[in-house]
Amino acid sequence: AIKVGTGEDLVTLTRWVIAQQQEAPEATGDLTLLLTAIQFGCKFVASKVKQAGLVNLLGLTGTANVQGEDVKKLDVLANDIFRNALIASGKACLLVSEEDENAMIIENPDQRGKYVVTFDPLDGSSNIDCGVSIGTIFGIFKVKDESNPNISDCIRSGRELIAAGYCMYGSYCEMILSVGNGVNGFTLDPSIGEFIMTHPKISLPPRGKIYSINEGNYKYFDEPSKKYVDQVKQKYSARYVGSMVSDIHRTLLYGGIFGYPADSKSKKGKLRILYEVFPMAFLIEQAGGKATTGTMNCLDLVPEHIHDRSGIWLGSKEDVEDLEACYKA
Ligand code: AHM
Ligand code: MG
Repeated sequence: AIKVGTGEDLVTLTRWVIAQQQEAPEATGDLTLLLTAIQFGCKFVASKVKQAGLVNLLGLTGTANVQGEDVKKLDVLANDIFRNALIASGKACLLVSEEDENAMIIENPDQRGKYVVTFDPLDGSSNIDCGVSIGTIFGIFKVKDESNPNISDCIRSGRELIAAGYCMYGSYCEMILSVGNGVNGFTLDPSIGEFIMTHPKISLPPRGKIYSINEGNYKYFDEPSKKYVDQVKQKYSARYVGSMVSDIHRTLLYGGIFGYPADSKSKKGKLRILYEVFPMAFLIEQAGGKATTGTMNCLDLVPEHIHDRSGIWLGSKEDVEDLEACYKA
């Protein structure tokens, strides 16, 4: 069993992942390498996010930097970083990114591994330019046939995920990860460039005191969502960052409920199943919470295409059950 380290014996993310693999007799070390690539991407993006404000204030974005090169927008840069790191790991065979219209199949058998990675390289785009917390979200599946990775490897139920996580670029940088046996949090120590375990075995309280939803959409909500919001606001505080990673990070640590339901304006909701809904639903369930569309469990969805969307409500078990009760009524 892993204990949080003392100052002399810190548990780094890599050390923790290796320990997980040592406990699984069939493990090959491939997932360790894949997660190392994701870790690298997160560290790189964390450092760029820190510099971004300055770059903006100096008026360089969208034009050219001092070397005369084009300055890439942060979300485009993050996408390039993750794509390149994942390919170079040699452990991925299919990549689905929010930034790319098509899934990317790694054709070269020498560069190809057994994992399918879905990711949103920089989520919370409306918060980038004002310096509010943003994040990276990822989900990992295993390919069905290593010699023939194809689109059916990502058009599948969230129940088949083998790992998922996110990294929040906030007042501190934190990676939250589950490989299917609970959820752990690792905080980046910038002085040594390592993620250190700070939140072992995260478990959601059965009920919280916060609801998190864009109430500006209330007029578009269906009756059950309206009824739930009317009821929850009588007793809970409202918090809404507008960055899914931050709103869910708070929900994981403090409990409560987050919702982005399908409504009459966004008929299938706003959040994307493969790289927003599935990873977050997986983490919340692994931490003892629940994730639902209102009428079905989010992880039982199967997307129709790689950028398909769904409504989602997730958080503390009893809070989500109150919402479900509004749908059943
Ligand atoms: P993005 O992928 O364009 O950044 O949109 C996703 C974000 C989520 O992080 C957040 O939960 C949601 O959009 C907020 O949407 P809204 O501004 O409609 O409340
Ligand atoms: Mg997004």
